[in-house]
Amino acid sequence: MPSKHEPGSFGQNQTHAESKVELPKQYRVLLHNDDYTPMEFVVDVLMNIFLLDEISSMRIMLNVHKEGRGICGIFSFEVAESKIARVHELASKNEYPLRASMEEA
Ligand code: TYC
Repeated sequence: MPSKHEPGSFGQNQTHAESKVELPKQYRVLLHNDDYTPMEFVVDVLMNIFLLDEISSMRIMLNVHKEGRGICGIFSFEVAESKIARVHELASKNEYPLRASMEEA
């Protein structure tokens, strides 16, 4: 049995599930539906900012259009934040109200 001081072992009251190795948090980036942003623009955003292929982009866009919101990817906080900023910048440059947000995965 490894002692509780050895690397890779767990302290007295620490179970495997409570391991001290912290995994970096992940965030779901969500796209929100609106009545004004053209479908084609949303597909372009998904392809250019989220690097999805055209078929996946079309599927996600239609899902957001029907359900009100949808997941376009799971990223670290910094990457999620940067993609959301790029969506908002591109949307506002084109005068569309498209919004994205994140939630902890
Ligand atoms: N509802 C928009 C339309 O009918 C399309 C759309 C889809 C807008 C997804 C935003 O996140 C969105 N033109």
